[in-house]
Amino acid sequence: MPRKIILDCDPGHDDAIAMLLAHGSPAIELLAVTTVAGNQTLDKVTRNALAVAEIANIRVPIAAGCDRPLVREREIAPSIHGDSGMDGPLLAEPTRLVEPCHAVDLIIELLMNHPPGSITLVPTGALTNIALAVRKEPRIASRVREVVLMGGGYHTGNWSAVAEFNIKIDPEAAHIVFNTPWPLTMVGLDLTHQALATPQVLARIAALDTSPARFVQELLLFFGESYRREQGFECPPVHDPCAVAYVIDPQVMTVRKAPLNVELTGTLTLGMTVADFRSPAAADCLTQVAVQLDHGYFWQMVEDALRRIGEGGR
Ligand code: PIR
Ligand code: CA
Repeated sequence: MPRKIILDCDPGHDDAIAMLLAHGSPAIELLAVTTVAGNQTLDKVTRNALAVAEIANIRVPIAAGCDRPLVREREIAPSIHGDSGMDGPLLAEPTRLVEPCHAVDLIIELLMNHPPGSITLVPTGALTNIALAVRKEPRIASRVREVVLMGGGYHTGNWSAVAEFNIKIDPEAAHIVFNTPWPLTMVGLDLTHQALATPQVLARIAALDTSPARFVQELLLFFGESYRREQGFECPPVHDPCAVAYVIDPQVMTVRKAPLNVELTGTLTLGMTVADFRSPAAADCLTQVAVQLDHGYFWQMVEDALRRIGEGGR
C-alpha cells in the first residue's frame, strides 16, 4: 500500500524536486500540495507549485496557506532562490488553479476524513501551516501517522551559525510542531548536506532527456550557482526530496532517536534545533533525527521517479 502524504512546501528549487519525487514514486500517494511563505512570498511559491504540477501533470489539489510566520516578520531567501523563488527554468504562466480553501483547512479536512494513522505530513518549508492546523483542530495530532520534515540540524545551521532557514523564520511554529505528541522525524542539514547533486548525478538526469528532467537540470544549475556563490559549496545540497525519500523507504538513511526541541529565546541561537544525545532515548521518545544518507540509493529514487513521470504533461 502506498503511503499517503500531504506535501507542505515553499517551492523553491528543492521543494519542486520533492514534488516530482513524491509524484513519480509508486510508494507514495500524494493527496495534496499545500504552500507556505518561505523561500519567497506566498503568491510566488504557490505559482511555482502550480507550474511544477503542470510540468509533471500532477493533478492533486494545491492550496495556499499562511503568508507569514505566526509571530515574526516575514523573511524570504532570494539570495538562494532568486526573485521568483524558483529562478532558472523559464516557466509558462500556469493554467492550473489553486484550491478555493486555505491550506490549513485542507490539511485538517484530509486528516479528519481519512482513517487515523494513514496520512504522513511532509513539511519542507516553515512549519506555520502545520502548527496552525494542530492548534485549530487538535484531534489531528493523534490521526497523523508521522511527521517527516525537512528543517533544522543538530550540528549546523544555514541561516545562522546554528539555525536552519525553515525553523529560523518561524521558530514558534516549529516549537508547536516539535512539542506535539506525534511521531516526528527531523531530516535536517546534517543529512541533507550529504544529498549533493554531483556532476555525475547531473549527467544521469540529463541522460533521461525528457522535459521534466530538463526542468530539474535547470533548477540544479541555478541552485548550484547560488550555493557556490553564497555558501562556498562545490555542488548544491538538495534538501527537501530527502524527507520524501525517507517516506518512500526509511532504509535510505539511518536515524537516531533523541528528544528534540527548538530554541526560542537565545540571542545567538534563536531557531536552533537541539537534540539531546546524552543517553539512549527513552522507549516512549517520539522524535528522531536523520544521520547518514545512502547517496546512491537516494539519487536512484529521484532518477526512477523522473523516468516514471516521462514527458509529464506534454
Ligand atoms: C533556504 C533553503 C535552502 C537553502 C538556503 N540557503 C535557504 C530552503 C530549502 O527549500 C529547504 O527547504 C530549506 N529551506 C533548507 O534550509
Ligand atoms: Ca523548502
